[in-house]
Amino acid sequence: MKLLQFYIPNTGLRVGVLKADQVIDITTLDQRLDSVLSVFAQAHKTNNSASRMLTELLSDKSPVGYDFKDLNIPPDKSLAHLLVPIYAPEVWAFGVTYKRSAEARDEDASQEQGIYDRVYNAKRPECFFKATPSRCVGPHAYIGMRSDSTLTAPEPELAYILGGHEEILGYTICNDVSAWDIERDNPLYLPQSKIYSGCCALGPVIVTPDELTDPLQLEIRCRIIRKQKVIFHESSNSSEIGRSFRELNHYLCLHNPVPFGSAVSTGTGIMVPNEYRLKDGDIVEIDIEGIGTLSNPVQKL
Ligand code: DO4
Ligand code: MG
Repeated sequence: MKLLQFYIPNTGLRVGVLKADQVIDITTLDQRLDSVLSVFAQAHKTNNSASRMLTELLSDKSPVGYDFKDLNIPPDKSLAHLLVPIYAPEVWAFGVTYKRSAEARDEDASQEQGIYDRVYNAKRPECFFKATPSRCVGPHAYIGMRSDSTLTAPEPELAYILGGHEEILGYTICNDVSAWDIERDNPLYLPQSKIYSGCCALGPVIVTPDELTDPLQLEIRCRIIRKQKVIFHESSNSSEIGRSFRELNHYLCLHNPVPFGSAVSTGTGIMVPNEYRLKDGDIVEIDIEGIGTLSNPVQKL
């Protein structure tokens, strides 16, 4: 099942289920289901999965539907539009989970040569805090470029939503937008390169595990569009991730109470060459097979 959040003028946030190209409004059927986080929480409370619970809810109803393409537009208060698919209380991210990320980062690091290769091969993965809801944006909303960075790049990543007991509730796309020049200047600056306004885009939907059965076989594509022209495109595959999600969850959750519904991004396998660094007005599109396309314009802060 594909879950999303959308906004309707004068009504506010609705939870939607995407079936083919139709978005079914779940919140009108059950007012308690007023966010995707509350759908997951309600399912968890009743020892159910979100998709089973919603399939039962929809079984004898003729709910209101919207065309997905009508909602898949830039956010505008006067029009119905998609929102970030979950207000994840926290977003965490793993780094250097793909060989490519280690190689490119080591090539460019001015100091501390080899630290990325070391972490790629180490037992303990690199894990960092990425964002809170106020720093996350949904489809077509602006991702940020720090005013003190001259080398900001998208990092197209598969992310999952964490439930209780390290259970995975669903999968989405994460753009781990990063100020690489700040990270390269000194690895101790990592939080400043990673955490700021609009540093994290999520969406467009969350796909539940019963629908996305093989998350480690997904094609991931990224395009940067400048003045209506594709200036960069590349792909990777989640099969290249060098660690299992069980392993990532173990290190993330050890003595660290990650709140229910948090998002966990699994690292990038696409490293954008410096010449295609982001510029104000660019559009970044990320496709992940089985999830969809996440598109965001870039804004210099
Ligand atoms: O160590 C820096 C961050 C790595 C990262 O975000 C990635 O590999 O995706
Ligand atoms: Mg990353």
